[in-house]
Amino acid sequence: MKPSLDPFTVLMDLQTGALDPTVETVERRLSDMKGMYQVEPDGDDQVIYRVLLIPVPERNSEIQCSTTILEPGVVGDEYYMTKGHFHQVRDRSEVYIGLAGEGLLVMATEQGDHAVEPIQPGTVNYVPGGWAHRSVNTGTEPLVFFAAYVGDAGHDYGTIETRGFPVVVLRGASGPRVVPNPRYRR
Ligand code: M6P
Ligand code: ZN
Repeated sequence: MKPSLDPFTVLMDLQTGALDPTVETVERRLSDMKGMYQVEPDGDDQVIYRVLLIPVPERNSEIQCSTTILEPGVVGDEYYMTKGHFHQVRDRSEVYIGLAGEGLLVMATEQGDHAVEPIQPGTVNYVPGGWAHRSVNTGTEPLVFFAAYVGDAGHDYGTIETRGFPVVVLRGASGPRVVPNPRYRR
């Protein structure tokens, strides 16, 4: 087989998640999160996270890589979080490596099972095929992690937009609380 890509190297700042070169950045604001929090955000339409991408062709033979920088904060009592998604090709898996800050990785199957795992510097989270995933910043500093996933996985946001995750992560008096999502649709 004759390869169709040349090797390359990107420099990643292990504290901030910055990539050099920065090829492509996705910014998500509170206004991109309509209907996802228990209460609708008010006030400034801030950027709550950025995804820096190392794009490669979206095919099964390649590995998509990115860093995510998720700011600290809350909407009501709910910590800032990513939209969360299933992979369009459902059985495609993903690996996260925690770089800075602290948070939780909330995962769910279409059958309604859920799992919650920590993200902190040095954690390697394995997200098997079939599990939707959302990260939540439960700390006071940006939550930064590296993600790698199968090239043709794709993002299905619609299922989560409609159904939500089975649990939500709320700020409690003695730390984060993972509680059933009253708006979850089975
Ligand atoms: C990780 C990966 C990306 C994802 C990003 C933000 O970097 O899972 O594929 O885009 O987190 O999450 P979301 O796309 O759900 O907003
Ligand atoms: Zn994914």
